[in-house]
Amino acid sequence: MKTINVEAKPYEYQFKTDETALVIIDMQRDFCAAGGFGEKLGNDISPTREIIKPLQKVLAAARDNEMLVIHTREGHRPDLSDCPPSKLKRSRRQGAGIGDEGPMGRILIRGEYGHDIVDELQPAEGEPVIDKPGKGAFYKTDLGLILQNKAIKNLIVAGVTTHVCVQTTIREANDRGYDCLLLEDCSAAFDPQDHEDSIRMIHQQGAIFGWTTESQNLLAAINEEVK
Ligand code: TIU
Repeated sequence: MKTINVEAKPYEYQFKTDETALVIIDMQRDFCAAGGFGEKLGNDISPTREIIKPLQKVLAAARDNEMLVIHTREGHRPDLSDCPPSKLKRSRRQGAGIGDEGPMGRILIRGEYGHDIVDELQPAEGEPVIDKPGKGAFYKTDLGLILQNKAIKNLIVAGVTTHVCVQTTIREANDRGYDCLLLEDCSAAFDPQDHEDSIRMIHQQGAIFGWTTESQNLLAAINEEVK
């Protein structure tokens, strides 16, 4: 176990490696590959692809330091019985209906190629994968139970999209008593303004929802401790 101090906004973030989980939100092909949900909604997916490389480095460091790594995926059952009709209706209105056929299979449906995590960030054996029907990773999932059983107190959060599933999860976690650190360059929104706004919303008012930092600060702090 190591205690790590990371330069962050609005002030230093401290965590113990055995009490901290790296939570990677929805790095699915549907959000990060051509033809997926994100692109069908009319978005430029390059921001969600750019974070893959820095996220790979953080993932490697977390694994090297025996931290809990958790992956999430947004999606639904093939019969859509767990998809709120309101969500389905709005996705269809946007021209990217959940369950519609796309180049990577049915959009946001569990078991389809597009629903799975990109090759570069595939979960390692034993790393929990949380399938979630909502934007927040706690809603109707066993994430809270897993974190409780492993005595986790801190969450380092990354993934897509910053203003939707990442921020919703950080807000849920904050209300449940977790100290969250958002990795700015390992999260992305399709519109950079949404990304920047989310970062400010999280760390404002003395870390109202949590802390934010660049991954190089986290990696430097881990390496400093290892020396
Ligand atoms: N994972 C996630 O953020 N789901 C979304 O629907 N994001 C959008 O930006 N639409």
